[in-house]
Amino acid sequence: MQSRLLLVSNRLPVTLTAGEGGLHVQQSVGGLATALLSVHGASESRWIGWPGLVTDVSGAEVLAALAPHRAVPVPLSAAEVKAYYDGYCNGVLWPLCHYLLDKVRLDQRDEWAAYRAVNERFADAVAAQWKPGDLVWVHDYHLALVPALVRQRCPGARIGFFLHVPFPGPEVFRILPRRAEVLRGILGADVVGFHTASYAYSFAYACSQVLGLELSGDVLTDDGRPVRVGAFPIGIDADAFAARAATPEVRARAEALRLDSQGRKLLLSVDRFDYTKGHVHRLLALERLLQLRPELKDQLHVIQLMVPTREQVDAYADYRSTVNELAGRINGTFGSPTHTLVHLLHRSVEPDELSALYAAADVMLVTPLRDGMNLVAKEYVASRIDDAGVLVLSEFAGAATELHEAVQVNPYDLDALAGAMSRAIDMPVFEQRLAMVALRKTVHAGGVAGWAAGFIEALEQSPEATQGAPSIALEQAMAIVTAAPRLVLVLDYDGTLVEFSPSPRTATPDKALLELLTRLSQRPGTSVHVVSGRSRESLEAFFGELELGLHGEHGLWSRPDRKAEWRSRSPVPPTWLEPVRRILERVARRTDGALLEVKSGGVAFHYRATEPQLARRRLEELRAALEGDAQAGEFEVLEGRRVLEVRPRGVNKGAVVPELLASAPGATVLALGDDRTDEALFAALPPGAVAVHVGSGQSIARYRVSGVTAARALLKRVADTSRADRTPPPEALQASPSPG
Ligand code: GDG
Repeated sequence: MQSRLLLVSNRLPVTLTAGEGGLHVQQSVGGLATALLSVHGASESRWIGWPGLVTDVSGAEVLAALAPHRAVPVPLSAAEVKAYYDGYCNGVLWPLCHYLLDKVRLDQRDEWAAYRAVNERFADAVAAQWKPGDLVWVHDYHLALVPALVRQRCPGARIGFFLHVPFPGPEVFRILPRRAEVLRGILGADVVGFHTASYAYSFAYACSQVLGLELSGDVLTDDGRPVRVGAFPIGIDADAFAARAATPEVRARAEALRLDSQGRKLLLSVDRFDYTKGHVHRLLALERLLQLRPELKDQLHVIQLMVPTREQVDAYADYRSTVNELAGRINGTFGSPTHTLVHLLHRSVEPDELSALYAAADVMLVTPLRDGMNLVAKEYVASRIDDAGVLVLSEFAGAATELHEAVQVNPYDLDALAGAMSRAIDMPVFEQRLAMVALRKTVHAGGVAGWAAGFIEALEQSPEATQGAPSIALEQAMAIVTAAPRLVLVLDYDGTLVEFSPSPRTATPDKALLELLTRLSQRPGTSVHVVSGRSRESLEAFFGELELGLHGEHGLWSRPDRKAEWRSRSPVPPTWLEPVRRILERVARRTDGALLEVKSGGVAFHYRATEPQLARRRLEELRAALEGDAQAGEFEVLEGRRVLEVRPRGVNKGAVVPELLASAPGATVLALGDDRTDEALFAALPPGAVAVHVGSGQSIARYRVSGVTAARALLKRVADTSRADRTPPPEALQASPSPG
């Protein structure tokens, strides 16, 4: 079976409505539908989504209406649409992603439950369609949980997620009560795409702040599984817009619109009627411009095309009356019986009419308060085959990162917005041309087909999901480990037995881990040692009651078994500790999210929750300060996973190995670690020991598992092999050659 693309979005490319004479099929409006239609049209794909409110119509009828569009319905009841779509998607996530915090309704328990349930239903629908080799591409904030839910159902699937709206700065995103679930949902994907590098960065930073994940290059690692995070700026089919603008019908219509304007400048805006699009600020700025330059009142003709959207959401009804009142006020003050200055069109128009409007507009006002990308800006540019016209563009639209030659403006600054309008109105033709030629080049260079192809290529290149499956070589090694009469387990803690969490203080062992370690420690012929960078106090607090060997501060301290006293391998506290602590403390105080862990023989500067660029600057500062320290010969500086450690020179995790071996002569050793500090442990192991690196990255360990879950699974297998399993049957003993 050939691989197919399964597109998944809230809305299908067509919306069905039940009316007189049966089902009506209408093309869906909006940026996402426009963009994905070109992908869907050109490939052997299926599109899974909500078909519209058609609960009274028979399933067979709906399927028949959708079949020609290769669309698969996920039917939703009216109550579900209200709670999931109006309530959670558009009452919480939409305003949050657009930084409109006063519109966010956070206390939405039932709405969240509905959001989860609907996301489950979408995942079921995907799982029912999915065949090995198919690519799954999930779209937008409505379906943030779907990637992880699909991964549960189809573990081998390649899954992509694209967010069409901005991903807000992490300080804003953290407000969301369900932030961790939403991030975890998205992280089920192999590739997560955004319109701009800055949204991608915000997402990665939120994952590090909320979940303690690490970003290396453009890859986040979640329990050993790589998730690629990147910018894939969406484009439009610019050739199609240019071709449409060149048709005689559109030319004639554009000419008619110009005549209607009677020599006045036409200022146009085209948006879904959504409060993020900035209609109110635009009208207030226009009013200000007319106050400053009253002569313009007879020279302008303003059209705001406002496509109705989400009318059931309360915030939209209020918005409509505000916009209507404002337009009325401007027309009342500056219009005349023969000239209506501002025309509000609350409807959508046919593509030819839209193209003619673009072609006729002297000034295009695209001034959203926030916008993921904004396709209208690009469509206007592509339609200006005469190289004329001026685009006024909000700095807060994703498109602003590409359309540098537009008149860019902060739409919240009404004076600046009025000034930008004024500049656009007065812009000489040669200047318009200079800008428009450059803009057209940009828009033609980044098309929608290239956008989709780039994303799909990244998805195809993502490593196959093999999470949890150990290699054949490791399987063989584990057979030896589980059959060994005497076994020593040497285990790192953070990143090996537990996931990294934003603060080291919160990474306490869970019940399942304690049970696993207890079972291992009770396994006949087995001794278990935890070797960690943590202080002996915290190891004692976590595991003091278990029959484990504990080794803290990278082996500075050891308690070889439960009854033994702690003893140190070098004098504590070292003389350099206090001056070094002071240096680190000074820097930590100026570094948001940084945390100092002062131990008896060393000190660790944790920066898991620090903004990555700030962390980089502070590390440079620290390296320089510590290099200059007179006692530098007595300590060493080690950089681990989001931690900088200063510890006595020569003390490392490898130091514990000789004693462990001496206490269990001839034992087989299984060692697990994830960090750079574990490399010293691996290096000290005897030949024949099984060293397993947990996660990605370089290691001298011969074997590797993907992450904490896989590491625990490996240990569980050890715990599950009882003595009976390990005693070879007598025939086997006779048949096997005697060891040399
Ligand atoms: C989301 C993100 C991101 C509008 N009026 C008519 C009409 N339209 C078409 C436009 C354009 C689309 O709708 C609107 O796209 P935008 O990108 O401007 O905005 P959203 O709908 O909010 O889209 C946005 C986009 O997803 C893609 O990722 O850019 O940031 O919010 O294509 O032409 N089309 C017709 N008649 C109309 O009256 N035929």
